[in-house]
Amino acid sequence: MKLPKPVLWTVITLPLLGLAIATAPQQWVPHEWRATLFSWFGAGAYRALPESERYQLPEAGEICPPDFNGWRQEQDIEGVHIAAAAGCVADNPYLIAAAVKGTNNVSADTLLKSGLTPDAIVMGRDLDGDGDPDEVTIRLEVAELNGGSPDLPVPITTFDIAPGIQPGMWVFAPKSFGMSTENFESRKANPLLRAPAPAIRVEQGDRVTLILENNHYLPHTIHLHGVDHPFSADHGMPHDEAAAHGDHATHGVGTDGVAETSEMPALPGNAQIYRFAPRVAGTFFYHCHVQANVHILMGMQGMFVVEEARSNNSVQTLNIGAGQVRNSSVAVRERYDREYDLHYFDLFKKLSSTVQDYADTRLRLQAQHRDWNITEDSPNYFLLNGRSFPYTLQESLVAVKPSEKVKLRMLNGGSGNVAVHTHGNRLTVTHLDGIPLNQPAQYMRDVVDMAPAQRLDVELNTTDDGLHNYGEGVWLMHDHHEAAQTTDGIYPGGSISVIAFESYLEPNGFPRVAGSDWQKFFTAAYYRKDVPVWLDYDPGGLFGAPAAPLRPLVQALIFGAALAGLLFQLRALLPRRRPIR
Ligand SMILES: [Cu+2]
Repeated sequence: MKLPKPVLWTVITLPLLGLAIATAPQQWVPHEWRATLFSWFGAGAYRALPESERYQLPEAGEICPPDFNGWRQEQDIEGVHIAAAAGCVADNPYLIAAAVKGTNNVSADTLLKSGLTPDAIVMGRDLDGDGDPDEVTIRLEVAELNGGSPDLPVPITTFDIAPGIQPGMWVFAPKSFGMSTENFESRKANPLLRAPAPAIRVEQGDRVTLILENNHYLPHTIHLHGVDHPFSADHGMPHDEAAAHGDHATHGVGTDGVAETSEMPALPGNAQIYRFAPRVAGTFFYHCHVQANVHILMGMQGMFVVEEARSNNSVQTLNIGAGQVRNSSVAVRERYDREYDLHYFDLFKKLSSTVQDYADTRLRLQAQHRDWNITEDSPNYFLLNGRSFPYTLQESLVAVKPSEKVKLRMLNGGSGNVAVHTHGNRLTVTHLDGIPLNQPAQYMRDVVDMAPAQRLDVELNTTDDGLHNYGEGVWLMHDHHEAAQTTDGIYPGGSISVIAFESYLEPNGFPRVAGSDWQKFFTAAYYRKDVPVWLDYDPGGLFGAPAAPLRPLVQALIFGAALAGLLFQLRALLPRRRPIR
């Protein structure tokens, strides 16, 4: 017996459709149908949860890169004493020597090893005969980090703020020679080109000439925030001095760095000269003041320190990448055992990516100024001295010994407040915005708050008396805004660092941490959010991610078959087209 085709298809399709409905996951079924369906087919039986997915973490980067060049060691170069580096990644000591003596006063060998040009830091006369030069000329350029290139599909002159995290940035950089990358094979920036812009140090009363040689493709300026400087090049500097420089062209030109009120900025290929003689010592700030909402937050900012005048006080003109000051001024050494520059700032992912998304400058400008809207955005990356956790612990940890006095110069260059909280230690604020507080006005806190652009000079006294300090350890030091403890929302990240007692430092300079596995923090996968955050807490996978179940696929196949059957049946019901003869 042969069944008619529609009947045959109904016999095949209907049970298939029934099976599809009966086995559909409960969440697929509208709530009001569920009771009816359960009464027909019964409620779904308990189904075991899927296994946790197995992850194999990619190989981690080095927690502490080896110090092949011996840069970490305490050393003397050309008579300049350079303290041992606290962290495992150290600044170039030859650069420190050149920054103290001037690029015009060091040997060709030291200059070569520093990477600076001969005119990067030029020291002049000792005008008051106190044993240190009182004229200094500093030349800065502008570098783009992690920018896009028409020649490569990936950013070049890369500077990782955290493993695999490369936001576009602009920074002031010392005038240097050679390639912007480490070598021909590498895309990595040479160590002179990094965030933040170098901390600049001069001595109180110095005749400073700061020259911005704009090698970048946009206009820029330098605004000397809090630093005693004249409004126009006509003021503040004795006229014979200006004449001695043979530069009358700067007369009448503003030097406040503001494109709208004092001077036209330095256009690409041009230079802007800032001459000043700061009368007041303190911790200040410098930044570009062109389209400040964009240029400051692209990273064009650095710390500016005016050291108190003393005899034989050759200061470390540049502290690259901020961090530990390995050659402190005389006045700081009088009162403190160590000194650290701590520069906090933040970056917006959307703004930073504009230099990667477009090659055409005009499209970058449109994206930065007219498409991106700061009032509708919040920052994604939080940096301490240009890096985020875990790299902050390689470079910007505060290493201490018991019963020391340590000077921390803190700057908030970011878009929001920074609330630095110290575990195990209380900080005493000694200066606000560079101005000393008298003894009764100094205050002790475990959270110190800084408004944008504000500076705090802080004394960290490591005397274990239960008030200043609770004893030795690896004590966290972090912005207590929770967002700032993340890197684009993944914890731990942001500007987290530590106060590490030397008894808790490994010989390579990394803190001896206890607790969870640190390898994962040194993988790009962790910061790409590819792995569960507690991957290592439980080998059984209790906190892992559920493995993708096979069920949806099987379900889709059953549904697909049922649907195909239905369609086929519908087609059979349509009137047949007869071939035309
Ligand atoms: Cu600028």
